[in-house]
Amino acid sequence: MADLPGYHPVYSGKVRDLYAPLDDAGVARGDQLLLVASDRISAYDVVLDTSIPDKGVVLTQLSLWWFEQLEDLVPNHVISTDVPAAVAGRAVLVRRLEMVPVECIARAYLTGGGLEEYARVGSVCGVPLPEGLVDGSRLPEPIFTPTTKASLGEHDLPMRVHEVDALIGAGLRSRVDDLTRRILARGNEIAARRGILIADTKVEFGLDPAAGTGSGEPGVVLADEVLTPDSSRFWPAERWEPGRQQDSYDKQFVRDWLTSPASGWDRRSGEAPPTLPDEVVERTRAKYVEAYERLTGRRFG
Ligand code: Q0N
Repeated sequence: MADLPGYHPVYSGKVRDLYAPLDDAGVARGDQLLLVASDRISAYDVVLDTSIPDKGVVLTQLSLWWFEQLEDLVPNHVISTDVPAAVAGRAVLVRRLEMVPVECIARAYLTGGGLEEYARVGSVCGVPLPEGLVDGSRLPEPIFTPTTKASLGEHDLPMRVHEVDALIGAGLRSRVDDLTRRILARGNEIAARRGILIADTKVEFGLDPAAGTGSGEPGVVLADEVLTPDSSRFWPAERWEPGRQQDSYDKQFVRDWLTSPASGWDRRSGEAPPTLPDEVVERTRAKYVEAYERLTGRRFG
């Protein structure tokens, strides 16, 4: 995690880092955080040793654009994009919130862990689904499939609604359940017009006593990043074909190369994946930029 004068490192994640701004006395402020997106990329659950130029900037700018699109649905944690030059474009100053200890996931299409659970028991996280769904099927409406925030290195586990209720209370659960599904529904309304399907998404919420609802209860605030290819499965709409595993909008070149004989890598070996060839890096960078430009209608750079 890089040194940033005026900031104290708080946390380094797989792809993003958190710092606390220092006050005039050089003491870490308790009310703000600097959220910094790196160019790191993960595939098959591991962070690669190769980074994708501009990825951190592209995803930060995309997330900021989505926050605006969602402003009438939910307030967000962003205070300012006025950040140190060293992290310009890929960092945001945010309100420090009391985080809701649940990974809020909504699914609009069935795949991955949700598909496995459906195949076993016909429902996902206790939500019954129609018969006959296959990999990539669109669901009648987005469903809420929360998971635990597992500690570092461990896998998140699906939660039942009653477990979420026991953890955060039924009132707050109902609010984040509703918001998570509405965020994904809005995301898909917008993205579908631009040729992108958002299969599922993970969002994080925090509570801000200052963002009250008028009734005295703390307001729910959207935190972290939102509707980026790192937090969501983006699929190219023109290649969507239920009944098979869908192509990934952003990571398909990385996955194809890593699993090809050319990489010499065996996913089950436990070995670190090899360095990506320049061509794979460049094509992947182009996909992030393309997603940003298609969704926002803005040019990147
Ligand atoms: C926070 N995480 C988990 C970095 C982010 N606004 C906030 N206030 C208090 N805490 C957090 C936020 C935010 N955002 C969120 N940890 C602390 C999300 N991580 C994942 C890895 O990258």
